[in-house]
Amino acid sequence: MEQRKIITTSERGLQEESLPFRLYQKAKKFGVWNPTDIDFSQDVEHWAILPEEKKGEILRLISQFQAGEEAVTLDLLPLIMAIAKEGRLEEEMYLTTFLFEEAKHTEFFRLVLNAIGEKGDLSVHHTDTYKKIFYEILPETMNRLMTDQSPEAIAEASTVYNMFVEGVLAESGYYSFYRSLEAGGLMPGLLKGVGLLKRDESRHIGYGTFLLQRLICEHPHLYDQVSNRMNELLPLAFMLNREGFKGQEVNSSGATLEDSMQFTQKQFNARMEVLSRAKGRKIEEIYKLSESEVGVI
Ligand code: MN3
Ligand code: FE
Repeated sequence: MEQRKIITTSERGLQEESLPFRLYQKAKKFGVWNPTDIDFSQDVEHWAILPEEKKGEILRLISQFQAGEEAVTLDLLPLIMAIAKEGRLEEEMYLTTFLFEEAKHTEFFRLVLNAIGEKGDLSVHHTDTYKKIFYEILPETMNRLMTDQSPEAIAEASTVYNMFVEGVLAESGYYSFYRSLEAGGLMPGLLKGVGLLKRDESRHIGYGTFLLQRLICEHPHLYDQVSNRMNELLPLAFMLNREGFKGQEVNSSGATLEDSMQFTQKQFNARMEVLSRAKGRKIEEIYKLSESEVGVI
């Protein structure tokens, strides 16, 4: 029988200086905001008078985020299990906050919808590309970890979940929220929550960046796998943007499709650039990475 090795009573103790442990400390400080503390009274007033077209655009964004947060909440567990099985205690400690935060994000968007009285079936806003990503690719990739915990499978999971869904799609979505609401001071409760969850997401993406750098450092061939997968996924992000504009070049907030495409491309390039730095790095350097080097705000 395999015998457990206890880490925290050994001379090793906890690696308090490692990036995952620092992210855990940060999460205990910044990840504890409570969605039920946010005041949506002005949002309710604004919702009642917003033009229908603009409401449609915001509702599409909310419904995609609502389903996306639900999906990432449900799909994260196999990754946590794979990391725990390898005895990576500091990483698992960080991941306990990750799942808690995704649950709060799911709660947050539902509170917004309840407040503004949008209680119907919103899945009509889930386009074919959206479904392909959130109904198929994400759950399939994450569930693979239940039976396959190879470095390849873990890298694939982190590429799809942290780099693509969080690092490219969610970031593009926050940008759309700010672009349509910020200038007019609209929906302040919604924007407040988006700001808070954007900060949580920066830790999630930061962890994913660490994880992929660690995996690439341990198994250099994984860099090509990750990079190829990202390049395969990028067209889906562009298609989502296009579907969001419904064949038009400019939406009701005056935002252009071109600008959305550029933002998505910029996010993609930023993820790829950080990952490319893993090549040739020593493993100790990866554990010592600063929060800012992995984009944590
Ligand atoms: Mn989230
Ligand atoms: Fe997240």
